Amino acid sequence: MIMKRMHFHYLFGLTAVFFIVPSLLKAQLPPGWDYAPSYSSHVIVIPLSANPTLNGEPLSTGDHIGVFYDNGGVLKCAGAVIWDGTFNVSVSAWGDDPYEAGKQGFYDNDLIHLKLYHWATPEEIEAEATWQNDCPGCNYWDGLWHDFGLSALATLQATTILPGDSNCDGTVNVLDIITTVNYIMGLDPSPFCFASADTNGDAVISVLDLIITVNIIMAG
Ligand SMILES: [Ca+2]
Ligand SMILES: [Ca+2]
Repeated sequence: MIMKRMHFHYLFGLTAVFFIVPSLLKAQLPPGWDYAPSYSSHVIVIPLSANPTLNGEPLSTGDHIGVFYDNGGVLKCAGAVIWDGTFNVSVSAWGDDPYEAGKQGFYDNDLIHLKLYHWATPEEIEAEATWQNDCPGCNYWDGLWHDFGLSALATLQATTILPGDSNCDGTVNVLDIITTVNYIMGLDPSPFCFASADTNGDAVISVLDLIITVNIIMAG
């Protein structure tokens, strides 16, 4: 009887560790950031010195940093960590499971995309990373995913994209039309916020982006 009870406690303990704890962690993930650990991973250290910023301000404690892989033009989450603000953190970027059909994680040499999730607003923003090339124990600093990889970020900066704000001043008006026209004509305007100017998101600045920008201005 005693043995039976111990057995029950042991099982319950395991159940708690393996099911309750992961489900609590999962509940805290930003929407759409679900991911599954696999047999392969690349560990990315995000030291305090990387000082992740959102629009120039330090990332808030409790915000998320996620790693994303490209799956047919759609970015999918393959690992995330909560930014603490007082300790270095690290995130495992999980690789694809070769025994499952489809792509569930990174392939070798995939570009590692990073995103921030700011809970206060809330919003999800793509971030620009630079990598340390001299961190102890690191074996990669090319920004690409490698099985058994260990890398560390040097910087991580994200800027909110305001569609149409090609001159990066926080509002969308006729000045943005002029800036985008100048860019198309090769006049190299500065500042120029490419991601904001590319209103149709096709990675090319064209007259199509101008039309959408005009529509944004007219919609007020
Ligand atoms: Ca503007
Ligand atoms: Ca475009």
